[in-house]
Amino acid sequence: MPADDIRALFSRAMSDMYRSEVPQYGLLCELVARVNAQAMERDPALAARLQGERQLERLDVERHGAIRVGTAQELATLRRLFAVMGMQPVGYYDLSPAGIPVHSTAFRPVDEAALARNPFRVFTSLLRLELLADAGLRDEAARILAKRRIFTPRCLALIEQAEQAGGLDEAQAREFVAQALETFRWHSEATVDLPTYQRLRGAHALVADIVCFKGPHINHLTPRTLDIDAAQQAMRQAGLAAKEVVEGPPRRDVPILLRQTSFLALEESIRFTGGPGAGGTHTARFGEIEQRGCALTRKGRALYDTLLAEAQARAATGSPLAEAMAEGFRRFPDDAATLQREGLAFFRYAVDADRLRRAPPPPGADLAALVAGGWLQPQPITYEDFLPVSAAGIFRSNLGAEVRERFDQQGNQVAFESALGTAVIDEIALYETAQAASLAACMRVLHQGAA
Ligand code: OOG
Ligand code: NI
Repeated sequence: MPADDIRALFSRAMSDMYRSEVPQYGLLCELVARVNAQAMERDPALAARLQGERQLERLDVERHGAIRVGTAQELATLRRLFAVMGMQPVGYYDLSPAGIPVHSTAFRPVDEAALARNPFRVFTSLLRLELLADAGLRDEAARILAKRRIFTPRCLALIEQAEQAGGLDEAQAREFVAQALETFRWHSEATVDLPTYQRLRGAHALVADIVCFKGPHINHLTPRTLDIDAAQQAMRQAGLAAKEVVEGPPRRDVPILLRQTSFLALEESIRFTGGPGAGGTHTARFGEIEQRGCALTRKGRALYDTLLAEAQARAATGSPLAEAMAEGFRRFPDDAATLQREGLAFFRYAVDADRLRRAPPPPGADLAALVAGGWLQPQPITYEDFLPVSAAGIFRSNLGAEVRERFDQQGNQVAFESALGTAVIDEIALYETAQAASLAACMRVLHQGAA
């Protein structure tokens, strides 16, 4: 079975599991489908553009999820598990500046056809125990984690089988999906007693979530909306306690990168070890929606990061963040032509065959002339990744506002990659390659046309 098909099966199985575990997720998916249908009805050009970019057929099944693991070994095995489904680690996200003791990557398909088939992604975080101040607690957490096994033996055997044979047949693939699901399932029994949970929780809410359970429960699954402001409103009307601010860039005519919002975690009953009466609660799971815009070049991303940092600095001195963002982002051009001309966003180029038939471009015409003259049509490339500052906001909404500490260590991509067992793929390089490949293909067509 092609890896892309295994991923589609898995994404579907995760979605079914989460729907039955967290009813609000089902509600959220219905509401997003309704908002998307309305957005396309209102704006037929949007629907046509999405169709052209091969975004439309994937929209209904498009999901991302998130998990958190505790050890290097768990992360390394996850890499192998996701590889069976054609998902590679893309990007490095350092969450420590926001007081969250993890670093992360996103496992996702990378090539265009695979993304069009099913873009399922999993934002995957690794606990950084070294950031915790209390050495005793660090050791205790490490001891607890060392004892657990988050993959079923059969799952491990099927991963090995896939690695050796270069894939799985259909029966094996179905069994693999069922076995892999076990790793991400929710467990209402903790692996520790209540005092241990409380001690770890005292160090950091995230530490308790990662350390005290049998496995890395999927903590949300996110559908993609075409209008996040409308979806946010619909969430509130449906009684879902959406967080105050939408993370990411403010609303624009040409969406860029990623906007996200979530509703707070459910409070779930937990049975701790240590006999009857050892009951308690834990918040882990939540809901989220996202709206995706176009990918930014290194130059565009630098401008985004600068404007975001400036707005945050202003918000820290008392002005509302939403206002500071709206104000600051006036400096970010908001039409596709300028984004293209100034090299702020990535585009996939297509030759306009009618234009070419009427007249070939002048010899030696550069990209700007080819676009201005109508021979090349730029289509924005969708951003398929995540944003560290936004992710921190999503983490916080789930963990409770109490998390505000700073760590004195920086990100450590080298340590992350050594745990993972491979380098992460540079996400911007993927967009550069996609843009360059589309341009090269256009140039071949234009030269044939001219010859
Ligand atoms: C992950 C939070 C980040 C996103 O979409 O940016 C995230 C987590 O809470 O484990 O999911
Ligand atoms: Ni998310």
